[in-house]
Amino acid sequence: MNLSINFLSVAKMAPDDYVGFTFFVGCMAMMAASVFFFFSMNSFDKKWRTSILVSGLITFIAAVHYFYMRDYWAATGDSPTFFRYVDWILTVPLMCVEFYLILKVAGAKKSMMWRLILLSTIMLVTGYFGEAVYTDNAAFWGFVSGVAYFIIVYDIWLGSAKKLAVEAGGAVLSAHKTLCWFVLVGWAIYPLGYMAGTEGWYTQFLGSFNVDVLYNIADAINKIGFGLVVYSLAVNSSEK
Ligand SMILES: *C/C=C(C)/C=C/C=C(C)/C=C/C1=C(C)CCCC1(C)C
Repeated sequence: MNLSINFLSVAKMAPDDYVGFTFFVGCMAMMAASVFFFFSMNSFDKKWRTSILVSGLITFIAAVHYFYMRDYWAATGDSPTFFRYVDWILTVPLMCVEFYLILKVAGAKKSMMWRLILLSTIMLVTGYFGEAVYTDNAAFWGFVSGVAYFIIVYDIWLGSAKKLAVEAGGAVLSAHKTLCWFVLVGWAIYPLGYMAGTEGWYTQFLGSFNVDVLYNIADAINKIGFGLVVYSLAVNSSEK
């Protein structure tokens, strides 16, 4: 019975609640993006369908988490750190899968995909330790997480993934490059949010801004933007 009551009651939102606003808009944007990716999927060559499906899964998983995070924020006024990290631990490995899928044409091996998945898992688990469990050592855990992040950046910009992208050339190479920029610039917003939300040597250098606003903006850019890069790759290579 509680369930029906929860669905019928809507928490109040103050007009200056920018955090709540970005949770709300984020939820809708992720939902709309999912519908877009799912519905466009079958208009592409078979070899691109899985990539588009994964783009849709990423935004769909996020939409569901945003639905809960929005509610959690409205009800408690706290950061929904737990839901946030559950979302990331599901969606970031899927982004690694996306790198693999678009490089498959150049003979990418599953081992490359698993390496990226493992690194992203280390990045997120250690980040969660610093942000939610061992908060007294946030700077240390943030550093460990950052090392994993930099290895990912290295792998895709200069390592084995880069080599495969060059071999594939054309539309795949340029899509790979764009995705690399997302990881270098778009993903860099997250450590900034982390530093804003935890205590460490960096606290004195950062003004106060809200973690969730940063994370929400970053998620919209990275999840929807990432999917659109894959979408336009599919469009460009299906035309010929
Ligand atoms: C859709 C969600 C995405 C793309 C999330 C990405 C998250 C990160 C790149 C997080 C990185 C972190 C660091 C590099 C250091 C501090 C801890 C984290 C987990 C915030």
